Amino acid sequence: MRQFLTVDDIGDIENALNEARILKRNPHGFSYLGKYKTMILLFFNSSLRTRLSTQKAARNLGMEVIVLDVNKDGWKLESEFGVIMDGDKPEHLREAIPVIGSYCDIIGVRSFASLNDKKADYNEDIIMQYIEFASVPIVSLESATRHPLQAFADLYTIEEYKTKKRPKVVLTWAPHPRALPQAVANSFVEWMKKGDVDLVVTHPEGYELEEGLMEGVELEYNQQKAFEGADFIYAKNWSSYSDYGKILTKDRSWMVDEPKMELTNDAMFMHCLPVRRNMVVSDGVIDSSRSIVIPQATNRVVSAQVVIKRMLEKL
Ligand code: SN0
Repeated sequence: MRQFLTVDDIGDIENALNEARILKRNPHGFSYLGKYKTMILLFFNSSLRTRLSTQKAARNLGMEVIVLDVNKDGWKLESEFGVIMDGDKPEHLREAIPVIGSYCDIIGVRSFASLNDKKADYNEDIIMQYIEFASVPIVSLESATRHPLQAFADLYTIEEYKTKKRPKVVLTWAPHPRALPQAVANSFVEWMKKGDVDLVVTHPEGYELEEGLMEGVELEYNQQKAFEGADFIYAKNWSSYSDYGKILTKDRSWMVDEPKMELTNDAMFMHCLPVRRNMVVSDGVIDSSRSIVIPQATNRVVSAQVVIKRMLEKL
């Protein structure tokens, strides 16, 4: 595996889930693979789970890990081509990427959506430069439009907790004070489509996700109707895709609360975290015994480990 950006990069989903099960039972069984190998994690944006779980996963495989907070510790990087670099960015990605690649065997990179240039974001201009200019495999730690390590962990968690072969999974938009990317929602949809689940997406009008992604997915604008009979409720905020990057509403009635959870089939509650309590989800729901946000976060290690293992095997 030379890149991990979308669900297509993982190949057969059942194989991937099985490999995750093996690694969860035996996290150190392949520690020989990463001996004398180095992974560099580059963060252009904040991170808690991705930073820690990816380090843990790489170390379980015997690797050395170097983490760089690019905005704090490196030179500010220019990503536009053909510009006169007379501003505040002293170094170009064109040099920085191959240099970083020369110090390691795998690069992980987090670079969120700009939310002002839809075309550049949806072309994945930034992460594509890493894929082009680094001579080593690239793992997305959340790119402009995808968060694949999260969605892989989400699918794995649903597999762990489901009590029927094909559960009803609902992705619900929830209000938020800031404009957030569509990356988590996009990846969740594309991974659920490959999984053995019935997916329903619910959100206010104007929050439709990219058309291609939603092909074959049930969309229900009535949140309460969507919740009926659900086995898993996955809450997430995202900003508008059509009115790109905009907040169209902060309607608090979309928060996931106890009365809404009553409509479900005793559903489990999921969120990728970090989550704004009493904005996205009520304390009562996230603190209930049906909330699986912590085991979901725990599974970030195993999803990262499958990806890094496969890259190490192909080095
Ligand atoms: C990110 C997002 O893509 O939605 C990362 C999620 C894993 N979330 C945030 O940036 C939340 C920040 C906030 O202000 O709540």
